[in-house]
Amino acid sequence: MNPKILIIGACGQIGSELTFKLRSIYGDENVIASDISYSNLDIVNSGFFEIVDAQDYASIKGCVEKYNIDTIYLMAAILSATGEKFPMKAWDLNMNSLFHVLNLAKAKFIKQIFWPSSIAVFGPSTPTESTPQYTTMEPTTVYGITKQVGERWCEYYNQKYGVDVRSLRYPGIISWKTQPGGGTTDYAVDIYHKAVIDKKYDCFLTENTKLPMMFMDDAIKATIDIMSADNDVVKIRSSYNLAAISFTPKEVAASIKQHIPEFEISYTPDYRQAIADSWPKSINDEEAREGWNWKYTFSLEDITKKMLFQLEKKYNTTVK
Ligand code: AKB
Repeated sequence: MNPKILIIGACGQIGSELTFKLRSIYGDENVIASDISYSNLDIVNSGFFEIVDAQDYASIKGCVEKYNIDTIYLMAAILSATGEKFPMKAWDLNMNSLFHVLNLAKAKFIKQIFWPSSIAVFGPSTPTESTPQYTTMEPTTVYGITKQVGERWCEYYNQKYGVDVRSLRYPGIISWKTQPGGGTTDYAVDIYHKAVIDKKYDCFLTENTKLPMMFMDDAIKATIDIMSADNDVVKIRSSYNLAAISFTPKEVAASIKQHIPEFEISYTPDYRQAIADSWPKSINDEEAREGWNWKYTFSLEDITKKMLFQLEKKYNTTVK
């Protein structure tokens, strides 16, 4: 039987693509999109859509009851860069929303939860290359703290109350449909937009800042794979390390230059540099690979080709 899914935060970068993909698999009538406002008209007009406030238990529960929801993907969050500007807002949204869905599952209103964690759970004392699943975690951003604490609560609800919650530590996600907002890895999306529009980009990180990244299609596949894996295969109930590629701003600029030779990059690092410097450069995801056969597909070159092709269409311009 198909799950009956509610996506909270469906207007955002990952939520929007997840909505379309889940509808193509389970049918439009089984996937309800929701967000705090009508901020993404492609999503709002694409099928069932509800205004849901992720910080309001009654608002989520009302929607769960209205549609007989059994599965929630909680994609609403304040990311790393915005979190540093509004620490208490990030804490409140990221934690309250998680408790609401965990408590809905504990009370048996829903059966399954997906909740994204992030590489932001790691900090400056974490080994930076091939960061293992189990290691020192001392995040220095509010966002990272909410994700680390959230992971502990997910595991706690699983062990104490049998809640089926599944989670991935997403790296920076690169996509062309909906732009990300408020993250430190956002430069790796902005750079493609600016390359197509202006042929130049001023990067807020230094040229050699290496970070783990992934193409959206891989992130969506990983999310759906872990959610459809057999219960006993999902051994980790905090959150799985998840990896694809790692690159620096200089490397992504070089990859863009292969297609747009006149493209120019400059560097004006800001407060986001300290956030990036506190995160791993590459991730070891062997638990995900061995546990439920995870493997990424898209290389940096594949991503650059796809991004430039799609954004050229979107902005109605020619790259060469
Ligand atoms: C961010 O940059 O804050 C996010 C993340 C890595 O979780 N993209």
